[in-house]
Amino acid sequence: MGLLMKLLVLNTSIVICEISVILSIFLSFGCAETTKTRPSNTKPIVSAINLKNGDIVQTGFLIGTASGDDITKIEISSNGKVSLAEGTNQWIYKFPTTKEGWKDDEKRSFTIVAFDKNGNSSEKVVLNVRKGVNRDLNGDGFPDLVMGDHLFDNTKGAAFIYNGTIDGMQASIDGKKANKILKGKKSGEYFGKTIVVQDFDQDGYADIVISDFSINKHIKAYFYKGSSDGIDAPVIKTVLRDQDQSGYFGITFFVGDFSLKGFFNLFIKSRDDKKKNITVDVLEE
Ligand SMILES: [Ca+2]
Ligand SMILES: [Ca+2]
Repeated sequence: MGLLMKLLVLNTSIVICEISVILSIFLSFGCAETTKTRPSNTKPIVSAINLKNGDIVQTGFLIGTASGDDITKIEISSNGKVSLAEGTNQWIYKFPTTKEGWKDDEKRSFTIVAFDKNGNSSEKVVLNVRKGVNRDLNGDGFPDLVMGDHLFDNTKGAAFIYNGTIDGMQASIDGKKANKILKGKKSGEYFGKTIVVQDFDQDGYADIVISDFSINKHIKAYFYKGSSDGIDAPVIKTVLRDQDQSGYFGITFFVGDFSLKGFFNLFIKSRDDKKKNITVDVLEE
């Protein structure tokens, strides 16, 4: 083969090669185009776990789940305000407190919608619920139970805490199965004679106030603050009463928002047997 012929063959090979490269690039683009997935238009699904329509709310939190193609946010609308829940596939929303305007026994509607990365939104879930007493000490969405036994252990007294669950309270309740037991220290202390559970400091977690009911001039009310870990060590409020030690301080507690300012007042009743009268102390505001 002459030099001219060889060059011609070489040029032809280069041209064929170039065409092949171009075709290959074109085909590869074509292939990539055909394998690219389109955004899904499947709607995400959202649901509430701890409450259903018509329930009385005894917790500071609404909890739920969402499923779909990368959930990006959970929106909760109520009373003209839109808020974001914390979390996506598993989410939690803090209810407005009394101080924030949701009064005791007031009905409110909460509309829940989940959004995914493609902009799809779920069907709305609407909850029409009524505000009850917050009894959820650990903020898991389920109300907990606190029961006192002031005669426990030779009148030292105790309070038994049972955590609520998604299946409700356990059918058989006894001291051995309590999740936590708070105990009095001395005989005659009658710890747990009166107990009030309420979210006193309005942080969403229920708190406990327990009287020791001692017939003693140093009289105590124990304030246990609720949190995600349960209850903290108590803050002890010592109140000096009758010097003759006849005042039955803490014989009864009562809680209510009597100032109508969104704060709870704790009224503690005493009875003075010698003076035959009853006094009421306001301990918390
Ligand atoms: Ca709980
Ligand atoms: Ca609290």
